[in-house]
Amino acid sequence: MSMDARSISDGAPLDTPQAQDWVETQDWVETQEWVDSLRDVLRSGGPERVTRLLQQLQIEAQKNGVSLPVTSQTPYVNTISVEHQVPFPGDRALERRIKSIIRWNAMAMVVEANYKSEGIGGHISTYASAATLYEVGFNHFFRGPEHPSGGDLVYFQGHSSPGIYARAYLEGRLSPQRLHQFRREFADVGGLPSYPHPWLMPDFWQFPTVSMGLGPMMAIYQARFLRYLEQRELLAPSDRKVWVFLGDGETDEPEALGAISLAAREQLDNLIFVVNCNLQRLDGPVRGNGQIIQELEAVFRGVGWNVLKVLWGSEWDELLAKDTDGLLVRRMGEVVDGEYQKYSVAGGAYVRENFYGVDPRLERMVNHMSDNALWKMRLGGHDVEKVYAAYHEATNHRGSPTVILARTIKGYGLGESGEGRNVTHQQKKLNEDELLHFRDQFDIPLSDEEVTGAPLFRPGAESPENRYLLARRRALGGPVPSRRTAPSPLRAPAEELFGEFFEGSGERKASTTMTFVRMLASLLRHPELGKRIVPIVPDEARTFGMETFFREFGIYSSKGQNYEPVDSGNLLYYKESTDGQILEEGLTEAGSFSSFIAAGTSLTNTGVAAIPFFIFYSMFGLQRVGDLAWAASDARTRGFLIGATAGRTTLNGEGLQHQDGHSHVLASVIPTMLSYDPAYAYEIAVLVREGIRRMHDENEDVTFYLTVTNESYQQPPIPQREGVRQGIVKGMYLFRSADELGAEQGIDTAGLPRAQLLGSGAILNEALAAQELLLRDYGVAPDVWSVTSYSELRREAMDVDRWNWLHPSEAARLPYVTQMLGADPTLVVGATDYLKSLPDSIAKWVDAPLVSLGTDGFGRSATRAELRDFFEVDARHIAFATLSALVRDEALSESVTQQAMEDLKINPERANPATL
Ligand SMILES: Cc1ncc(C[n+]2csc(CCOP(=O)(O)OP(=O)(O)O)c2C)c(N)n1
Ligand SMILES: [Mg+2]
Repeated sequence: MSMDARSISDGAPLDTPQAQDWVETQDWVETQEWVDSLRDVLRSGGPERVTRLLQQLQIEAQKNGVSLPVTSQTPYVNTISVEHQVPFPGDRALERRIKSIIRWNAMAMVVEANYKSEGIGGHISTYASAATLYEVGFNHFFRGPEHPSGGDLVYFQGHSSPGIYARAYLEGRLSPQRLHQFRREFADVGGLPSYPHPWLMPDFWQFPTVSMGLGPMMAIYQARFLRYLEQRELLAPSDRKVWVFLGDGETDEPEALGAISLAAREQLDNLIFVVNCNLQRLDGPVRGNGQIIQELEAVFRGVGWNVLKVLWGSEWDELLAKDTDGLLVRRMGEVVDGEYQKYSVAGGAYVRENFYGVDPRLERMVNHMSDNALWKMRLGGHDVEKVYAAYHEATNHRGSPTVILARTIKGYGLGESGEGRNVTHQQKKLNEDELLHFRDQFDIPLSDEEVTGAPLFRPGAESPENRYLLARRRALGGPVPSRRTAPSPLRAPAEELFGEFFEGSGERKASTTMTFVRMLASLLRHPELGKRIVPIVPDEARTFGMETFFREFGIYSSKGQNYEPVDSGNLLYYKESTDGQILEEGLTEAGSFSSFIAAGTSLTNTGVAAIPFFIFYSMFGLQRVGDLAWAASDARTRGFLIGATAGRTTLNGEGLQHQDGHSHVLASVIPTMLSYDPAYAYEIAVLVREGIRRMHDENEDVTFYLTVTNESYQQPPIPQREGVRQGIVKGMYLFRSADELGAEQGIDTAGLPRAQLLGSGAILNEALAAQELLLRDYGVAPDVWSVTSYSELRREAMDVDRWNWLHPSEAARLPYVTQMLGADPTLVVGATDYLKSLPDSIAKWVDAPLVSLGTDGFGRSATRAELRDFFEVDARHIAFATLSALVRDEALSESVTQQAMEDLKINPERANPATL
């Protein structure tokens, strides 16, 4: 019985083979009719008409309940068609030779390092896949520092560093001795660090990128910061670019893609991402069962980036031209990455059978080609012409950032054991056969004997290769990467700028946050420094009382303010403008931190010195973006981090996730970060001036982390005593001695048991209250010290210790903390709003029992008084801990603590808050 439309619609079974054939034929005919009509419309009405028509059809389908898949994907072919491809202007043969030599040297330095020292590590396969992507950049695009544009800023994929060193070697910028000492930084000649670290190679690397994901995010904010400087007329507008090279596996990091919508929104056409899509990460395929390139295309296009896919090399152009009915393109789009990876290792016959073999029409397309020719068809990322065309398009594109998704093979050219294999990322050595293969594939002019030692190879000074590559770099403005830093032209302001803060607030109460914000305003109004201050906030300006800044200094917006702000009638309205000074980043601590890095490295990267102040909720600071903070120090960032609403018991109400009692511990692990927990306005004034002095007058690459709180209290004047300013900076100074308090209160302190109370931040006030309690009610005479920084005290003491053991025959030096507490302290009680490990950290240098009171454990929503009681850091607990230690030391009788326990309502059986 023959099938017809009626019998189908009448409900005849659809699962017979005949029925399915019929459906497919009908589908095909119908599809052809639609395609023909579309072509007609294109001919008669042009592309705009086709677009309108398709949009109309989409609306119609939606109206009728057909939900169309949302897709930002285009077919799996190069975005730039052959017809639109600009011709490659370079000398292909010469550039290939240069690139091959760099490939060889990059490989040779890693192989040598691993033969010399088993397990020293290094990466061959990443650069092997990215060599063309870099070389087209070096020969034609990356502008050096002498270029009139100011030079491009290039973020290199961290573990492609061997290739970047190898190029610098060919350019004569790195000696062979240094390449011989890759990953041997302590070598006499100065070895080479594993990855891009400005801290370790300050005249070479600009951006620390090897912690995956951070580079792309930092680069986006760097590109935006260039715009900020330009719009604020601190930097001449230029068409310099920020290039970012990253791996396809790296895009899984939330930071890598987390800020891409900002880049599109800000229309950062000075930003170019190049994703090296070798389809592999460390362990295996990035998306074995999918297509990472299509996925990334959708993500980037979805937010408005210009996406250029560079998938297929020139060898494919001819085949694609023959693919009039789109069979090949369709097949390209359906093969998953795991399978594509297999094609790169399995050989031409496998490709013929598995890729083309699924359809006889496809098979026929490649009948004329040998298996080898099939296998050798290059991918887009290995073809200079395709890569050049994409870079050309990217650098000329206006209105949005560009991402180039370039398909490559991981370990390209590394032979059978490396290329495209899952283990390639870990490959560190090549055997003799593989070295010979490498030499042959890339025509390296070395004999069989020479090859075995994997020597470095540099063509002579007068060789065409050398002349060409140097000429290209000269034409582009000099070497890349290169990091240059001039001394800062900025100077710390005179102390008078902060004069009021040294005098105290009298009866008026103020929080240190308020105080700091007033200081920042003074800095912003300063005639020389004002314009260079970059206040950065992640949607929390009002919390810190900074809304007064909105109108006076403006919020930076590249678009100005194209709306009437809802509070325009208000004196403090939300004012956005193109020359606004505040970077109000919205809710992104990582993004804000990236802005902090851009501003804090501005002197070296743009020549414009800037002083960033990043003010954030202290709990959502270092713990949230710790790795970025580490990278910031590596990048030699200078600036101020202000952890506001800080202190586990000082920030009341907000509870467990908000109350920070450990950021100072986190800050203490970063070598160039100085962290302070100031109690009073004048301490902050001293620290802000000192920070600017060190960063600019002294050109030190340091950051200052200051916590400020929202507890209001009277701000005292600076004590009129020697060494207070120095003590604030070094970490402690005597705030009020027992004798001073005794004199004030008419109590004779002679002969009373002594103690030293250390207080920090808001808890200093509790220590002062405890001092009064102890003197008045218990006949104990403690001194009270303000400890502004345990970590600075500890660092200095460790340094002194080290000197002492290295100089056994010289008189031992005394650490500052030991000097301060005197030769014979009786008892030290340290109270902090942070972990007990802070006071503990100086115990070694204190020759007396040390009791640490702190806020280990989770915070709670409660009042300040309740919190300080719970964590045992209030005046009562400080006093009781002091008495208790004195009783144990037999300086007081036991009856004193029995009485105190009652008076002060101390419950000795209460559970430890650290575990609650
Ligand atoms: C945050 C972080 N996690 C892990 C690593 C270790 N690591 C280095 S490279 C790599 C795989 C990278 O794959 P991909 O981004 O695709 O780069 P490819 O080498 O393939 O170009 C990993 C896991 C790292 N450097 N940073
Ligand atoms: Mg990869």
